[in-house]
Amino acid sequence: MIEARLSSVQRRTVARAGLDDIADKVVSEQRLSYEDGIRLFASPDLAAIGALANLVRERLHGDLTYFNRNIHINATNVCEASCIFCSFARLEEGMPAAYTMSIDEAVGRIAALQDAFITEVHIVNGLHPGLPFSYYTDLLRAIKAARPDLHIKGFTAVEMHYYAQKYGMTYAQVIEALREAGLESMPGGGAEIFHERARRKLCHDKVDAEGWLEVHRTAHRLGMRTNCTMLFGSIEKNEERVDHLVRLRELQDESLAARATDPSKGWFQTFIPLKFHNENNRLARLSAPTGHDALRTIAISRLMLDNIPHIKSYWIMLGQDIAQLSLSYGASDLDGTVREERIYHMAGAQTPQELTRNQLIHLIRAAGRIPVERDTHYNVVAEA
Ligand code: V47
Repeated sequence: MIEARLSSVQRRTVARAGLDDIADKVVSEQRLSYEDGIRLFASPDLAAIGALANLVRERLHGDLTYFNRNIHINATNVCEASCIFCSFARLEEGMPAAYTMSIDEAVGRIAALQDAFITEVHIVNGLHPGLPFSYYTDLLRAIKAARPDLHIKGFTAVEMHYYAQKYGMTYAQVIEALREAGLESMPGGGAEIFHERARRKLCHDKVDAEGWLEVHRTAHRLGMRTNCTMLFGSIEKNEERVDHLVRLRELQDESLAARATDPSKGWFQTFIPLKFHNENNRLARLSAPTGHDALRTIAISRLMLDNIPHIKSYWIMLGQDIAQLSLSYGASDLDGTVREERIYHMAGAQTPQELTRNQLIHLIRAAGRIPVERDTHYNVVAEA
């Protein structure tokens, strides 16, 4: 969109950081290797890495910066899995702070927003051992009946895998049944870190990397667009972050190749690096990831994921300041207004529960970018 060039000052910064050869690849649109990713994570030179990521961001999107108006529904936090980074889940019904919404209650939260303009509901739930599959299809149908205009993005690959096992269905059957009830796209949660060593420590009893990728592969094959994530800043090593990014890139290559022959296929729309929050969970002993780490992870993600259109800075967990700065380090999306977020707030996030449309627009404009309100599929709702 914008000619990809580094200024002479940026060239010198990159050279001083010893990243000249990587810069050459970025400028000439060559794919970065796993080893390049390792070198980028080994470099403390955020200015150099940021300049390269910004070049890619502007080549793809110019100054355009996307957001939407959405609400999160976490219908239950009862969850059989024992992920050690999670502050949201409760193992069983009846434990302190455990909850499961009735369908009426969940729909009531959306119906209460009749006047507030939103375009998307984001649904993520715990792995509840006692609910029938019909709870989820009824929930989707009831939301669609109350607000047919809303796009429903919901159910992580972890949930889909759990339902497949629990209710004796294939991934495709789970996805089709949820879609039939109103599901339109999938969020990127549950990917955490794919590498076996880190995954065993973080979340040994939920879907493994292959399963997570297979659910998204199936969704793409069935024509559904999905997102992808990486939980960074807990116990993973830099090599494991790069491995994670490369595995996502490989699946996206497959999905885009299928799409080249059949445009009805799905793909990853956006990658969301999720910054670890260390309160009220079993990793509270760890230091919180720094702003420097957040910005370089966003920037390196932009550089490595050359086939995923957007890098989303989820302001809820990054904080507004880092999310805004990230718009110069590779990010092209700020997620949305996000009402009623629970997963991060139970883990200590200090951000508000909601930003208004005007507040998001202010953050974007003050960073010298152009705000664009989008729907879930990145159609323009309004140029702000
Ligand atoms: O998978 C849980 C993460 C994810 C913590 O697709 C934590 O548009 C940090 O996937 N510290 C769920 N992270 C949220 C998610 C998401 C969010 C926004 C947009 C989209 C999208 C997806 O939250 C989980 C896990 O990786 N998480 N606990 C924690 N203490």
